[in-house]
Amino acid sequence: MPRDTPLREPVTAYVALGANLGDAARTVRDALNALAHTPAVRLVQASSLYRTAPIESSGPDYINAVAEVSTPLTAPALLAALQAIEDAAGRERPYRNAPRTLDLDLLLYGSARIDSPALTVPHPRMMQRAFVLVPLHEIAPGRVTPKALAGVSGQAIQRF
Ligand code: A4P
Ligand code: MG
Repeated sequence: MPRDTPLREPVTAYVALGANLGDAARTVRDALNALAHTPAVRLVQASSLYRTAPIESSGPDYINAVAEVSTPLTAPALLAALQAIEDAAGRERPYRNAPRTLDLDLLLYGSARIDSPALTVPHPRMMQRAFVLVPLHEIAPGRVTPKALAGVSGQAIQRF
């Protein structure tokens, strides 16, 4: 690497994992493993797995989790790495919110605010979803306010 190429400082990011087709728990565990083996991505910690009722979606219950990663990748590069893991799990996209083998969403990327169709961070729907807020609160309690958690307390979620 040329000596004048600046090294990027690692950023702490949070990734939501969800699956509701096939062996969803296995898929989520495999995805955590794939994240841990992604070049330039360090898996810092992962939440428990949770079983959750589908929200604005159909099919069987979901298995959800949230992972904390540390990475020097830019946010678009991290999203591309997440999409490569989805594709490797056989993800198809017949329509929005379709049941899915694996969905990886970028929730937070440091304190960045990004607003483009290809990437919106913080994830625009995360505050309405227990399947995101409960596992995120488990590993990063400072990132979820009690008020936000109370706002989703009516949604069915249990530790898997
Ligand atoms: N995109 C923009 N911002 C982001 C981001 N922060 N992270 C773009 C990831 N992707 C982002 O995503 C569609 C496009 O969003 C991508 O091309 C990307 O460039 P997708 O994963 O292909 O499609 P999707 O899954 O149908 O949309 P999305 O936005 O992931 O859906 P949601 O809103 O996250 O909802 N119920 C339960 N219980 N558990 C779940 O996990 N998941 C959904 C998906 C609905 N209901 C659920 C669950
Ligand atoms: Mg997605």
